[in-house]
Amino acid sequence: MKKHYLIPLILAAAACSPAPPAPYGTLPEPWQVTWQQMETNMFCHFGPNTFSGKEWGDGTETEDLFNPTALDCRQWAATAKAAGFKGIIITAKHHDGFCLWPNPASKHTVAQSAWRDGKGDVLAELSKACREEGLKFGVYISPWDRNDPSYGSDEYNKVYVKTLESVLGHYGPIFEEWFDGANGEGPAGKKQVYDWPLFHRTVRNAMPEAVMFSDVGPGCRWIGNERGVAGETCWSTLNIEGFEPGAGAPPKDTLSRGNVNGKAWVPAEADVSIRPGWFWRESENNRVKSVDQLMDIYYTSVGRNALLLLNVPPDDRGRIPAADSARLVEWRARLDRVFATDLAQGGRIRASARRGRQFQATNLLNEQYDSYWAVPDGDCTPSFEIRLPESRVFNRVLLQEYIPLGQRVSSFTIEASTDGAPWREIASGTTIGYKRILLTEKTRADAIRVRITGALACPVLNRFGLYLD
Ligand code: FUL
Repeated sequence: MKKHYLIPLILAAAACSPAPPAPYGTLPEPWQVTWQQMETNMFCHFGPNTFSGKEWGDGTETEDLFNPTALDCRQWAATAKAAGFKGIIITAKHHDGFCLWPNPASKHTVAQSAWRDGKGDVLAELSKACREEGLKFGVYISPWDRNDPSYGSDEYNKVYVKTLESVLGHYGPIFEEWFDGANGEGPAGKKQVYDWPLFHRTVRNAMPEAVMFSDVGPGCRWIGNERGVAGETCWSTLNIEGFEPGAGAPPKDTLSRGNVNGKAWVPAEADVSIRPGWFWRESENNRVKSVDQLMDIYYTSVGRNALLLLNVPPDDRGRIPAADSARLVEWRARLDRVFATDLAQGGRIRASARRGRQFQATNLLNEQYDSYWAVPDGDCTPSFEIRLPESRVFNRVLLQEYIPLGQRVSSFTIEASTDGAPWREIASGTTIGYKRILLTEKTRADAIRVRITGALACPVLNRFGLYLD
């Protein structure tokens, strides 16, 4: 065939192949999608409190209190890696004001301590260890400072900016900056009025793709509790206009659920500690959460459209205690075991509506993030059915929305059937978001039906799976 005959054919084919659904509503930045794909990160609370047994130091601690006898950040990173975390966030400065790096804007840092003759730098060691293990590195830098003499005056906002800059420019890429909402009085007995726009600009300029955490983002938001539990309804969108981190934040319930059609994309992060406290203390060595508890936390955080930030505090030697690291590894082994076998694989899938070849429902069964199932515009209540080659037993159902096009689904049901029996509802939910894992009774079935019963725009899903825990 001559070339000029081909051209009209190609054009005709292009005209027939439908376009992807238009994005709906507020959308994530690409780096927020990358962030959410990390799913589980490790939090490390470490500082003077590790040596005093306190949760909140009051800022009067001597620098020499900080004295890890065998600091080994490579061991933290290796533990995190073995536990399947994708990044580590360290309390570079907690409320007591002590800086784990030689911060030129402060006189209350490792440089003033006797530890390694004032030459030590925990951030340098940890960021290097993270790079070597292929982990991302993030920092918690508490705005509340109970040591800095200028706290409570305009001057402190400048000190805090210098503090941010001395970290953000010097330890390689920072994937997340954690702005804690706690704000009490400083050493002068005054509270600080924070210049949030200035702080945000500072981070943005130094590290354009860093996700900024706080009660109201702008990058990601606190889930509203410290138990690792997201709302069963969990929108990644939130209305942040007029709110501030800390006392000026939206109600906790709103933080855990988000706002439908919220004006900003501020996905949820669930922070929780593997021990009762955030900092290590000897008395809690035998109170490390069990694998079952950690599994529950995984399901109520990652399984409900939140990122899990699990705190594993290093001890006074500067190492992750053996009990905690062993527990983490057992937990990851269990997660891997559960999610290694997708019982939906091999099933034949059929949808109630068709947008075109590129968007067919079989895309729900592959692992490629950018291949998804979509139906014609305006169809907000489609369904799909999957017929398994034989009846199989499962108790976890996984669904994922393709969030680069927005979060859309507001309600759905899951039904099962065996040997042609009528459909029986085994689970229902509201939001899906980046990831949703439904816990069902142990169910034996050879057919599953997912019915989207409400959506803000035609649903776009990229994954469906069945598992047995
Ligand atoms: C809170 C702090 O006050 C705690 O000490 C801890 O750092 C936790 C993660 O955030 O707001």
